[in-house]
Amino acid sequence: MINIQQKHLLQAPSGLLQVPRLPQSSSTDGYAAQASNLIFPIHFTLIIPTFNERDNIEKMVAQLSQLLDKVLPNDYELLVVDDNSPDRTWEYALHLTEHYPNLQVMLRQNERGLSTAVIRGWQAARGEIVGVIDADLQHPPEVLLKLLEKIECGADLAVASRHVEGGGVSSWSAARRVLSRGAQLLGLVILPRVLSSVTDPMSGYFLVKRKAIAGIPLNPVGYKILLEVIGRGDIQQIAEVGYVFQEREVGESKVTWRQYKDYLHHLARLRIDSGRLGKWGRQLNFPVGRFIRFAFVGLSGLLVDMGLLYFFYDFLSIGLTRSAIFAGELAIVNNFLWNDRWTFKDLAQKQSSWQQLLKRFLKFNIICLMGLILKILLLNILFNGIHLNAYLANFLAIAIVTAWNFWINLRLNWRVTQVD
Ligand SMILES: Nc1nc2c(ncn2[C@@H]2O[C@H](COP(=O)(O)OP(=O)(O)OP(=O)(O)O)[C@@H](O)[C@H]2O)c(=O)[nH]1
Ligand SMILES: [Mg+2]
Repeated sequence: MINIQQKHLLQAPSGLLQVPRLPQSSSTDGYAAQASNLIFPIHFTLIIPTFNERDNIEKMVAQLSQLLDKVLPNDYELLVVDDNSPDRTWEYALHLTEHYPNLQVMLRQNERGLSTAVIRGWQAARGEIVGVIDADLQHPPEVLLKLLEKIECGADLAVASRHVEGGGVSSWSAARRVLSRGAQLLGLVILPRVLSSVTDPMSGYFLVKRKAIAGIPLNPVGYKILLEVIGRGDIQQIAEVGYVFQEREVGESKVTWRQYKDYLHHLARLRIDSGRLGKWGRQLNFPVGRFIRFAFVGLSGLLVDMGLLYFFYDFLSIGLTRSAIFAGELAIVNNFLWNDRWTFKDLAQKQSSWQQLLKRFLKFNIICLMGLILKILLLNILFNGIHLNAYLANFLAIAIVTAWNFWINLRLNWRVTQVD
């Protein structure tokens, strides 16, 4: 028994969030070859992301299997991707594999979050078409057949929508409706191309052709995986099918304010990556988003420096030089903390001991000091040598030193030297 279940327990992929291509007979694509299970591709893989859905999963799997057994016998797989739920949904789903041979389970222990769960599932999937559906029966399974039909008729992406004919929400509160529409409107302003291409960009129920997303590095934040697929995928044709979003019968919602924050973060990231700056950055292999964060932190440091200078010099009257030293050092502390917690957060998390943190802080101080010397040098060259206006010369010197500081910090300070 255990062996049958073990066969259905898939390893969670790690590393880059990138769906492999299906190998073509003549292909020498190393990335595709890595995914050995892709030697035997199937027609369709549906991801069911779960977190504490033990009470829903059996009904969900039963309904989906019944539908798909008729139209795609043995040519589909259902893949439950569970983030180590406290209610042990994964274990329960694994028991179900004895009755549902097309069911697979992936247990993730080192990562959390809906969007990455879906992508990790697609990375292990064998389907030429891949998709996602909620586990809590809010997405009616029968709509799946219409979505599949749309893909078979040529769509690259088929989205189940609450806002086309036949769609709706069963009994959402007025507040939730307003929030959902408000988020959509805001998205339209920040990312019009993506948000206007479908009526329900927030939908978590859709299918996509593997070839439209394969080989593309994905980088979502939060819940809205569809934004990522439209924003980064090679999607030419989109179809929509109406559906009514059902009320949850059992289990708890995981939606909190954090999802709204993540949504904004995701929009901003897609905006930067898809804009001219992002394209330029990719060509030059320059991390534009990180640099923008670094520049914002620099700006906050300037405000801290000026404010504290006023406090020490005007308020405490401790002399200009001493005031400038204290204010400057505290601004460096401010910048370091923001950069460590925000700009380079992903890299800092990989080197999380106190000693490593202290080392980074000391190096950051040295780099800032070198930056200051470089700034004075540049200012002199631009002002005395090229005779630029003093303020323009100062601005240019700051811009160049910021870029230099960023590059040195990225390459020498937050660089991961030890991989855990
Ligand atoms: N693997 C994984 N699944 C998740 C995570 N968060 C949510 N899910 C699953 O994603 C699906 C959608 O989550 P819900 O909390 O139902 O979100 P929702 O449907 O927008 O909100 P409600 O209407 O309140 O249910 C469900 O199947 C959840 O179990 C997560 O962090 N990891
Ligand atoms: Mg739900």
